[in-house]
Amino acid sequence: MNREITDEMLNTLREQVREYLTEKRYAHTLSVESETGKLAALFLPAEQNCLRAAALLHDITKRLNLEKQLQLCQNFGIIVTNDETKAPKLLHAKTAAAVVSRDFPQFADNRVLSGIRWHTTGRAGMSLFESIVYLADYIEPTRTFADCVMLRQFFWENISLAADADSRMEVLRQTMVLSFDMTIRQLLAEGALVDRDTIEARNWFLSPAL
Ligand code: DGI
Ligand code: FE
Ligand code: FE
Repeated sequence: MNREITDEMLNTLREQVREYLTEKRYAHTLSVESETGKLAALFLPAEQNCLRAAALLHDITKRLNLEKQLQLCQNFGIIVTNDETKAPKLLHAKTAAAVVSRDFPQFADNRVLSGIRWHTTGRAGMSLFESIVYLADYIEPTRTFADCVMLRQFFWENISLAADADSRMEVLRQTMVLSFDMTIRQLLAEGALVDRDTIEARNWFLSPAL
C-alpha cells in the first residue's frame, strides 16, 4: 500500500527511531535523511517524505547481534540464505523492513519497505527510489571511508555539470556502477563473500536496458 507521509509524521519518527540506534548510527541516520532530501530534489521531488521515512528507518536493526537477527528472521518467516549466514551484515536490511511493518505500521508503505530491504546490496532492476536510499546511505557526509569520500565527490561534481534530466540520470547510473565496483573490490580484498544481488545490481546498472 502507498501511504501519505506528512512532515509531522517525520518529526515524530525522528524521535522514535533514536531508541533503536546507537548514538553514532543515529547521527548517520539523520545524515542519510538529509541526503535523501537533496537527492529527492534532483530526482524524485514528489516522494521526498517517503524517501526521508525510508532513510530514518533503514538501519533500525543494525545494532542487533547475529542471534537476534536470526531470531527475528524466524519470527517473521524470513528465509535466511546460506550466503547470509556467512555475511550476517546483510541481514539487517531484511529484518529492518520486517520490524517497520511490526513497530511502525503507519510507515509500512511499499516504497519505504523496498527502499529499506535493498539498501545494502541493491538489486537488478532496482527502482529510482531504492537507488536514492542506497546512494544516500553510501555518500552521506559523516562517512569518512576513502571510497565514500570518492563516490560523494564523483556524484556531486558530475551532477553539477549535468544540464538536464537525462544527464542527471546518466550521472546517477555511473555513480551506482562505481559504488558497486568499490564495494565488490573491498569485499574481494577482505576475502568476503559477495552477495549475488550486489553483482546483479552492478551488471544491471552497466547495461540497464538489457
Ligand atoms: O548499514 P550501513 O553501515 O549504514 O551500510 P550498509 O547497509 O550499506 O552496510 C554496509 C556493509 O555491508 C559493509 O560492511 C559492506 C557490506 N556489504 C554490502 N554488500 C555486501 C556486503 N557484504 C557482503 N559480505 N557481501 C555483499 O555483497
Ligand atoms: Fe545498513
Ligand atoms: Fe546506513
